[in-house]
Amino acid sequence: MPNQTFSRGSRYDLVLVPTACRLELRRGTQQFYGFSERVERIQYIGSCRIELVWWLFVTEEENNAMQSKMRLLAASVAVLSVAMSQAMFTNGDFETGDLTGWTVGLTPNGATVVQDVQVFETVLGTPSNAGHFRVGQAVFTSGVQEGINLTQRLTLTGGVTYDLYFDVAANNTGTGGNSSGGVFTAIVDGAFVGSSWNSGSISGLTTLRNSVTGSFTPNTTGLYEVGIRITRPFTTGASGLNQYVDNASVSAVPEPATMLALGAGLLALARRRK
Ligand SMILES: [Ca+2]
Repeated sequence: MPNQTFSRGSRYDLVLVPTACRLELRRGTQQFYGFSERVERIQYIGSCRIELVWWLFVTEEENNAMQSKMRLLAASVAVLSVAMSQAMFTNGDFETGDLTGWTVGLTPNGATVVQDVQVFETVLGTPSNAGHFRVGQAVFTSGVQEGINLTQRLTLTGGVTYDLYFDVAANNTGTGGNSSGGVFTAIVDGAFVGSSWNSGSISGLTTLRNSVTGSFTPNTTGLYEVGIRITRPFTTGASGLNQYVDNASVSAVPEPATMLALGAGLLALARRRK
């Protein structure tokens, strides 16, 4: 297939097929399958294994042809291959229908009279299973925030920045208002790693929604308690007051930039080949 060479000035798209751990180069409907030739260097970003490798991109027909012919037709380019083993929450979307993967811990004077999973519109218009709590103080202590830490133990890599994300909501099914719907903050090992969202007072028959983010860069690689703290400065007496959490995620910050950089580099290289 002598016409299947890389064309100067043509646009090629680099596509990562994560389910197959395979890179493909595409031009229109034509697909070039990638074969890793040799590993030049291995490094870790987050818990992702990044390999700098040389790839041969060939068509399916070329794959069936002789090796010498394949080498004449194919371009070899250096790309980064990402092995997906990124730190992530188990059941971050609560779609198991229970609190699988999550640990509910109490703050020193904290309590929750509900800890389960219910279908709720934590994000307006998108009902789905969400962590459901009814938090506050065990014993009334004026002005002190108390409740729960909802966490998971994750292996994080030293020097890597991790972004945390949670959709949250406070919901009052009672007809009377309450002075606090809840305070939500991303935490790592019990410390705040983002700004809090304080729902403030909540009227009767009302839902207040927001998202909470955080950012954390561990000094050393190891296990960390990662999650969200939900508190109120009152006891748990109000029966119709609920707090919800959904769509919890952790992502290593450098990864997308790395992937973009490698894509641009690959295309530039491919364009120079004939
Ligand atoms: Ca969900």
